[in-house]
Amino acid sequence: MTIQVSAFKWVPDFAQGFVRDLRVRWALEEAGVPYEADLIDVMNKGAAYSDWQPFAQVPAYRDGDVEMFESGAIVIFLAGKYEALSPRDDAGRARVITWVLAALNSIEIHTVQLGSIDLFHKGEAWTHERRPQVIADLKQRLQQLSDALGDKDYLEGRFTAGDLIMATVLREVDRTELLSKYPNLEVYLDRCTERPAFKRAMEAQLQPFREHAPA
Ligand SMILES: N[C@@H](CCC(=O)N[C@@H](CS)C(=O)NCC(=O)O)C(=O)O
Repeated sequence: MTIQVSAFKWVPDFAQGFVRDLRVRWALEEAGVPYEADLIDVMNKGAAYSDWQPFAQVPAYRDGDVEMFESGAIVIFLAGKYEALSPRDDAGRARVITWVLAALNSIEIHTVQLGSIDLFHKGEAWTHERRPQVIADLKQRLQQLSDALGDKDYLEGRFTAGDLIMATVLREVDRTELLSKYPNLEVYLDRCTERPAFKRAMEAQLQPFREHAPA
């Protein structure tokens, strides 16, 4: 069967281009593997969807043999299959998995908190106290990432699924003024998002939003 990836029919402007099905679409585009989007309504996902994604979030993935959810897990799975996303040797694969989890567990853990403060709880009293510490933690991680990247084009020299997930996390930071303090991360993010596969994935996510936009 053709690979299916769950995605939303439409989301509000602030989320457009940032919904996490982008990661899976991008990985499949890099690998040159066809897929179809299973579009669901963000406000009415349907009870059956939880059988596929227990938290009723997107993305979820199925290919006839394999059914899974969690964008990071799906991208790691795809990296195991496609050379476009990971070297074939154990040592190379291990580094890719390491960077995917570092992006999610060491950096996104902070960007999600900032997003929660700036987008979902904007103006609430507690955010004024909490935000400075979230920014300080994120800055520390960005500096460490900047040092690790140095002047390399990609985290492991060549593009891998680790860069793919890292770039999607850095795009969240790019919504703030923070990323401009780390010039090599800015250039790196541009390098990743200028890839034709990223552009195709982005357009594929955005296209249904135009079609299903509320009147
Ligand atoms: N850890 C999950 C997070 C998935 C996630 O946060 N999905 C969001 C869109 S980016 C979602 O479905 N939000 C709607 C909701 O939670 O009801 C993953 O990476 O797949």
